[in-house]
Amino acid sequence: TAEVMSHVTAHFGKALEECREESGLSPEIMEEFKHFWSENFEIVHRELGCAIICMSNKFSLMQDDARMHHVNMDDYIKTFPNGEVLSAKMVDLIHNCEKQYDDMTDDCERVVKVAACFKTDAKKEGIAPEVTMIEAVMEKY
Ligand code: BOM
Repeated sequence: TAEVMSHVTAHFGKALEECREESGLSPEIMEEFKHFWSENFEIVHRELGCAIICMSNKFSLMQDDARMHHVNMDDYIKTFPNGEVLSAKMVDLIHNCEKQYDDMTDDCERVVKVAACFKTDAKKEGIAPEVTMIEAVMEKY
């Protein structure tokens, strides 16, 4: 659900500042990770892909090939309130997006494509949070 996704995003987003330097993601491109879900934020910058790889590695959510680690992602989502209602769906959506861009060899470029695909599909499925929902739970993490 969107409520669960707001918790996952609030927690995951905390790793952004640790990843700014190595990813080259400037605050001009993305000020805070919650804007990932903003209607007017376009998921197009290679640096965002690099940042997502770096952030995922903080929580062991990616394999060495910069693809999602299915078991760890499932476990991670399940650590949040009602996470068990979102985990399988989210892993499925992300994997479906990964398959569509599997031929891209630049990891950062590919991950930003996968992330944009995931945002679109999460909206279609009605599990995309509003930025205000993320703000409401950010203080918990
Ligand atoms: O092959 C790349 C696998 C990683 C893709 C991750 C897509 C989602 C990243 C951005 C969305 C964040 C929202 C919540 C936290 C997800 C861990």
